[in-house]
Amino acid sequence: MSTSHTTLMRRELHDGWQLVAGSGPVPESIADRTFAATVPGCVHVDLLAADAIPDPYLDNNEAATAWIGLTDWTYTTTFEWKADGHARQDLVFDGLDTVATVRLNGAPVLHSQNQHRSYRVDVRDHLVEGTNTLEVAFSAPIPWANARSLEYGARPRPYPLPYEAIRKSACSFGWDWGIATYTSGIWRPVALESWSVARIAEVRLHAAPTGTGGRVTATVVVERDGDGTDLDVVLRAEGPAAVATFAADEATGVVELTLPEVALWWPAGYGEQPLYEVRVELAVGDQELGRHDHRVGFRTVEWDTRPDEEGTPFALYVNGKPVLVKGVNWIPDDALPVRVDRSRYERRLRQALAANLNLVRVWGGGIYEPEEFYDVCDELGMLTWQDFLFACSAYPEEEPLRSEVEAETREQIVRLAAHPSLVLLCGNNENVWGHEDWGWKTYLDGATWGAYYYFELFPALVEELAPHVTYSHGSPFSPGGQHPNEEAHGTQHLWEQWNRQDYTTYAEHRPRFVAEFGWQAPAAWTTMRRAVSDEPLTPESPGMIVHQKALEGNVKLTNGLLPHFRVPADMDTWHWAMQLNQAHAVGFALDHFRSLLPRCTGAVVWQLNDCWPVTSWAAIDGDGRQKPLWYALKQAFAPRVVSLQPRDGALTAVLGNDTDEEWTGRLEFRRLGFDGATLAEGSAEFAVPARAAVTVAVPVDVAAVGEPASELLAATVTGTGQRGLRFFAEPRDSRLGRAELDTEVMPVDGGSEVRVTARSLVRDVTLLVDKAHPDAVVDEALVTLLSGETTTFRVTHPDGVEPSRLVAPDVLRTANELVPRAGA
Ligand code: BMA
Repeated sequence: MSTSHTTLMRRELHDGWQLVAGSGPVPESIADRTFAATVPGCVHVDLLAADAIPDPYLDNNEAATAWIGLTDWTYTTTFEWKADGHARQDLVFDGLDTVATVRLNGAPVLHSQNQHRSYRVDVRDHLVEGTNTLEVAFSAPIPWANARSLEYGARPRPYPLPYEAIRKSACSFGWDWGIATYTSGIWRPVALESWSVARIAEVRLHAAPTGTGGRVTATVVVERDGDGTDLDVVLRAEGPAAVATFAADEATGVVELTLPEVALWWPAGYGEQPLYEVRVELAVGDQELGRHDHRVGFRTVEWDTRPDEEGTPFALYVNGKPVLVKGVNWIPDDALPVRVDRSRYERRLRQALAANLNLVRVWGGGIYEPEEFYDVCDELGMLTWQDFLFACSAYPEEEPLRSEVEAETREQIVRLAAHPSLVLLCGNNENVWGHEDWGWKTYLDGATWGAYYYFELFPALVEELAPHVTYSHGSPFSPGGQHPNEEAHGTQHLWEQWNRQDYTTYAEHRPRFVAEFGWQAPAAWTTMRRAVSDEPLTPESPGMIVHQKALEGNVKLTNGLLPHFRVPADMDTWHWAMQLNQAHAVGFALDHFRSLLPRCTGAVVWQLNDCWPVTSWAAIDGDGRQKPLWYALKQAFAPRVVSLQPRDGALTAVLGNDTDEEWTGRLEFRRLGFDGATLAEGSAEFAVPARAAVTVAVPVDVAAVGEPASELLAATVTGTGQRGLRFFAEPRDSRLGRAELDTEVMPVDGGSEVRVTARSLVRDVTLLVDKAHPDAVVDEALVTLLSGETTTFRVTHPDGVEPSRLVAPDVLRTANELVPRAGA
């Protein structure tokens, strides 16, 4: 072989792409046009860039753009090529969305039908010297999925389109918070890779602490071209190197390296996140053939699921230390996921971090996120729990789906297990539960539903490829043959509250670990207004209904509000009331779950983010704005919390200490009237060990309420201002009067400080600052002030905001104003 170089060469083919519509209900204005195409990208992004379609996220444009999913699309480009001495010439697609035929110079070289995997095909026989033409012809996903679902047979699912029959992001067909886009496109990089002799096909990395040192193990799989030859695999980590020689007939081998000293990687709130550069090099003699770079972190992860006297825990330990999981569910951050770049991932995950969260669960109806996402999680100490991509439906186990599932899962396990942030792989979202409880058995009548994947294939693949990673059969799941959503065992989803019951009934549950629960509210006002141009705007005006996807969503919003507040009199107040109720519902639940430590070791809120502007369970809306819920998460997940909880017919204070230091002090109890008068008081010393919670009894006379409608109980940590409050009646049944507030707005660097002083009891003072400026952000919200108390909000905003706007009646809101009867 006469080569001047031996290293694998990768050349991205991202230029010169053009897009045309094929058969389908294509509008005339688009049918004959050729569009410049972005790769990686998708059809919607190109049509938007050309102004050929309206923004699907606005008003009723979802319906106006639905034809895109019924249409075939073809991408074409040309590139120059000349022989570079390498034998193999691989066309590599990191991701195709979804069903496509790829032709090179007219010859079909690949048929794809899975968005969740990559494809590699040797095209040396099809390349020509000079100009080459590459074409990717996508079949419309909706008719394709419909046809496959007829072949596989119908399966139960909560949404109309058969997303279970195609390996494409389930929520791209619409969800109860999601717009249906059913887009197509070359959604991940595409490249030509040329190489000779051998290449690194797979690297399975595991970094494990060993005393003060660390061991990196790389299981390397090589692909060879032609006759075998001896290969050297070199593993380097921060200097030291280890070498393994693969004999001519070997394709897989292990190379291991020990570092004498490493620092441990910790979750956010538990320590630092040191990362170490690791490189695997493949060489023949002194000629390098290829390399693979990655960053590892040294930590151990265990989930304690050994039965105890109360059932079966689901308790996370990192480096031997118990971790209180303060989690959120993550959905694709944009319904057109190609638009999410590293800086957006970083922004969103930093928002999660700032809300005191330490885990995101990448939910099974979305996508496997790209490396950038998991890289940022590694850097921030944001733990990740990854569902395999199966959600809320029975899935066929027949071919070709069966082989696609295996191919995709193999690839994703290897990729994700290399990240220190990954702590759990999970078989699916709610499928084991659905099979048990949602009438599937009758519907299926013996048809397959995915059990083979969740109970055989996935555990076997995890064992083979990443035995150090814990696998759970589903979410929710109860080990030991219990009902999958049994609360004494394993993980639980709590949805009855949102669907049918008042949120105060969260307190009737004593879960071991809550993997999902949540409450809806509209997006921030500015976000909602950008997306919905209805005049007049009402909760049920046409655009609002398009942007409310949940079954009976608005009915549930209202039913959930009425036990606590009155029907709001206008749209502005409706918006605030629903946002506040969402924050109250989730905050109430989180205080309760946290008070159950160590029985309950984690709560994962549904959901952190949105993929477009919509009324949903999210804490951060589709334009990235923080709803009041975000502030409730931050408060409930604070390192140290005080809440007042009922226990055995009495009231106790529960102090939660999620820090490494013991927390000691004195707790002052005070029952007071809404007028500020102290009715009873007492105090008690407390000591909360590190990473624990303790209960402190409230003195009986302090807890003994006289007038529930006009009294409250406060438990304050002396000298810190940190406190828990408990009211004895719902706001609507209480004598909470008008909010009497004095405000002062002071300009500061980068924004304003807003000082608010209460002259009466005022609950949940919140500044909806996006109404004053779309880019304004406030540091705190939901602040309850006793008469005479002052709080200062820090608002960052660009110059030019009129100070009075920050305290205008539509911006400065309180719970008090939701109590009186309309017109009163
Ligand atoms: C759970 C989730 C999602 C859904 C959410 C809200 O079932 O797994 O499927 O969006 O509830 O209904």
